[in-house]
Amino acid sequence: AQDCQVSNIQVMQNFDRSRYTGRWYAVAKKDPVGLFLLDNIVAQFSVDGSGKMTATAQGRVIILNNWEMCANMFGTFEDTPDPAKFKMRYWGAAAYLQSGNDDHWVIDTDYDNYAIHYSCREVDLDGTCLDGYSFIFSRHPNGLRPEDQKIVTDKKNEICFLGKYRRVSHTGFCESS
Ligand code: FEN
Repeated sequence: AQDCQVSNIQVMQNFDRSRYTGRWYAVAKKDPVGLFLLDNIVAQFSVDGSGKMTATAQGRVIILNNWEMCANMFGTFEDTPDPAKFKMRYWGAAAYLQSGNDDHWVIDTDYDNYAIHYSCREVDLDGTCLDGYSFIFSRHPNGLRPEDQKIVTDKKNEICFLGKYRRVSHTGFCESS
């Protein structure tokens, strides 16, 4: 399962969105091309009364003139036939933040400790991902448990992003808002 075809990427089986709710700390990320969140990234997932999933995310950004800001982002999720694959419409609380519509796939999670997210924005002519991003989420701000690290490394490899991640530091920058 490693031909790097986006269409062959395996996602979480029987994904349960209600168990996915709550706070997740990004501990590593693979960036897309263009503007993104730098660090101190925390996501909060919710499911409303009708079962619709929504989320917020915060993260540090540096805007023009080297201003450090905490970006507050919002996302709404559209279901697809695969319960672990969503379309996410996202936007920022501030007008200078980019908005968009991305795939949002849950590759794997144990719900209580780790989750691996994947989004390919542009599929190349050969079927591989030309521009995408991914988050490794943890329920613990200090990182992954040792017993989850091999699982996560194996999944990074399966989605063909192994070696492309950077650690996401948590310094408390966005905690005052
Ligand atoms: C995700 C899960 C929880 C909900 C959401 C998520 C995705 C967030 C995204 C953020 C994009 C940020 C951008 C920032 C930006 C998956 C965590 C919503 C996709 C695009 C700048 C930087 C500098 C500047 C202007 C804007 O626009 N940053 O001058």
